[in-house]
Amino acid sequence: MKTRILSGIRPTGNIHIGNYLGAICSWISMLDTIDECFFCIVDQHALTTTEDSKDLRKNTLTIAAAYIASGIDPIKNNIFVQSHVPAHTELSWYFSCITPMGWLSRMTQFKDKSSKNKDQTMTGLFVYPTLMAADILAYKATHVPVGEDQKQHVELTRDIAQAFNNYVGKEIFTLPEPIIKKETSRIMSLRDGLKKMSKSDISDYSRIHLLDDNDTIQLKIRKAKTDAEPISGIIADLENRPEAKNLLNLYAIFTQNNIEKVLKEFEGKLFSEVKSKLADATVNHMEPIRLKILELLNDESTLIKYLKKGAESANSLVIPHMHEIRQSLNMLL
Ligand code: AQP
Repeated sequence: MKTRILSGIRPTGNIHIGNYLGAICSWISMLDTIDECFFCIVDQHALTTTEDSKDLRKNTLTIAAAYIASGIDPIKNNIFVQSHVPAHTELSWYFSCITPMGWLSRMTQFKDKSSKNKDQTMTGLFVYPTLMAADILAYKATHVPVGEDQKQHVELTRDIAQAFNNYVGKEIFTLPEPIIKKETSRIMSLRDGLKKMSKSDISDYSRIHLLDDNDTIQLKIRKAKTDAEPISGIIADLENRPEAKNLLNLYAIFTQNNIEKVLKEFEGKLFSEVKSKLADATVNHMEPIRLKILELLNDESTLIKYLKKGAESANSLVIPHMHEIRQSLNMLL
C-alpha cells in the first residue's frame, strides 16, 4: 500500500522550537521513506482561538516559509493552506453528524482550553477534532506525525474513521497510525519544565521563536529556569528536575548526541555552563533557518505560488475521495 502522511501547524502566534522539533523535524526525517507528503497550514483551526485571526494572513505565510526554510521542498512535497481545499470543512460536517458529543467532551485539549470560561467557549473549539479528523482522512493518510499533545486527537480520528465505516457499511477509510518521536515529542517551557512549550503561553520567555535573533535566543536561554544543583551523571536523577531535563534534552538534540553522552559531558558542572553551550548550539542550528524564513517572506509572490501548487495537488487527490464519500452516504450526485 502507498504510504502518505498529512500533518500541519496552526498559524497562531509565534512558531517556536517545540513546533519545529516536535512536528517539522519529525516530518523531515520521514521524507525519504514515505511515498507522498502533505503539509498543511491549518488556518481554519487557527480561527478556534479568535484573538489570532487579525494576524492570520501574516502567520500563514510565516508557517509556509518555516516549512520550506527547515528543509521541506515545496516542489517535491505538497505545502498548502487548509482553507484552499474545501473538502476539509465538508468532510468535517459529515463527521460531526456521526461523532457522539461524549467523545469530544473527553478531549484533554478542549477541557484545558474551555475550563476558564465555559459559557463563552465557542462551538468551533468543541468540534475542532472532527475537522482534524477530516484533515487526515480526506487524504486517506496512512501516517500522522505529531507531538505527544496531539496523540489523543489522532486516536479520536481512528475512532471516527471506524464509526464512519460502520455507519456506511463499507471500508472507506483505513485507520491512520500516529508517529510520535520520543526525544522531541514534548519540548517543555523554559519557565516551567512541567508545561509544554506553547505559542499561547503569555510569557515570551517560555519559548524560543523561529524568528528570534541570536541575542534574543542567548538571553532567553540565560533566563531559563533551572536549579542550583550541579549536574549528576545519572539519568534517573533528572526525573525530579524537569527544567534541567528539558535543557539537557535540547542540548542533546541540537548537538545530535544522546542524553547519556550529554550527562557525561556536564557531570559535576553548573547550569551556567550548560546554558552557555546550549545557547551557542541553538543559535548555530536556528540562525540559517531564521535567515531563510526572512528571505522567503521577502518574496511573497513565490511563496504564494508554492501554496497554490500545493493546493492544486491536494484538491486533485481529495476530489475523487469526496465523491466516493458522498456516494457512500447515499447523496444525490
Ligand atoms: N512543546 C511541543 N513539543 C513538541 N511538539 C509540539 N507541538 C506543539 N507544541 C509542541 C507540535 O506542533 C504541531 C503543531 O501544533 P499546533 O500549532 O497545530 O497546535 P498546538 O499543539 O496547540 O501548538 P502550540 O504551540 O501549543 O500552540 P497553542 O499554544 O496555540 O495551542 C503539532 O504536531 C504539535 O504536536
